[in-house]
Amino acid sequence: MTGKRISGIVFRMALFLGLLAGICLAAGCKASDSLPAQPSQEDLIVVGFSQVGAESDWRNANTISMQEALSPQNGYRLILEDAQQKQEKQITSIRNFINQGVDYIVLAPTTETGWDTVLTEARNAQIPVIIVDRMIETEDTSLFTCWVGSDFLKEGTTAVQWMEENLREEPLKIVHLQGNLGSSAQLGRTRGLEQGLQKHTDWEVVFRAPGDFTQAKGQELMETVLEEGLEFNVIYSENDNMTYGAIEALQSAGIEPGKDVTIISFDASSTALHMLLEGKITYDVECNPLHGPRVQAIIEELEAQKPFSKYTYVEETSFDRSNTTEQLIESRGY
Ligand code: GZL
Repeated sequence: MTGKRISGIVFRMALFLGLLAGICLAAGCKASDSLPAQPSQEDLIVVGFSQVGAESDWRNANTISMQEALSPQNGYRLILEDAQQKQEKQITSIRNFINQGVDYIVLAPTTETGWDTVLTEARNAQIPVIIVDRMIETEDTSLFTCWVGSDFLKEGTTAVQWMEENLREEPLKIVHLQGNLGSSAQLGRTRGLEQGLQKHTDWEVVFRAPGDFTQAKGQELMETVLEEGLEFNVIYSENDNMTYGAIEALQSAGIEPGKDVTIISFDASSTALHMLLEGKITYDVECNPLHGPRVQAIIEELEAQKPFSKYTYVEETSFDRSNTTEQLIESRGY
């Protein structure tokens, strides 16, 4: 580009910017007025968040909810670390957060046990720990400040109650796809089914295996069931993504999900509820992932030294064809 052309461009840019500044001054605005006031970096509350992973629609919605709530506009700097469903990665993340001197640690635990040592280190560093979603098992509840999440046993018993009321015509032969073994979601949803099995002698689990809450593993397990030629009429799948995989396998085998086999699922994500409207999923128990605003409210209470609850259970519902519409799905936000 020749020098003459550059100077011409520079001149035209200067003219444009001068005009823009004049318009702005005439409108009485200042550059600073047009932008929302941003807290300075040092005023932000720094939150280290150890997230399970990105294994499911639920998890992704949970991450987005946390990012939207704990944003710089709201006065936060969020350090998000994805553990790829491995507890050891979460323990490393928590130690990183301690070394960085964060103001708060938020932990979505992969599993219930094995947290005492690292949470003792956080307590020694005087960093409050908020547990979200699943629960941890510890003798010393002073190792965490508070917990917000779901009642997973209630989710399981809700599903079983629906089965008792709606599946009476024949004995139940159940394929049970479990979540990550040892996670609260798996423990609670499995326990709910176990209570149903103890009550109903004509209910039988013909196949049970962990599908790690992923679509790929759910499909793989369902393919195994089909290859083994097992007889079944109900699938009890502990999250929607495993359900999507199971549906893939059923359809490849010419079996109509929701018609040839009843499908009970958990999470009630929008994709699953659309499948419910199509008749592929029969019943879906909600597990609400929108913990961001809840964690933000807790931190604000702690910052203001206001009283707060040690345990907060999230309100949840369930869906079948009688109460699910497109409008309702659109209104739910995930
Ligand atoms: C439940 C959450 C579970 C979801 C799955 O609170 O921990 O983990 O049910 C997710 O979709 O993977």
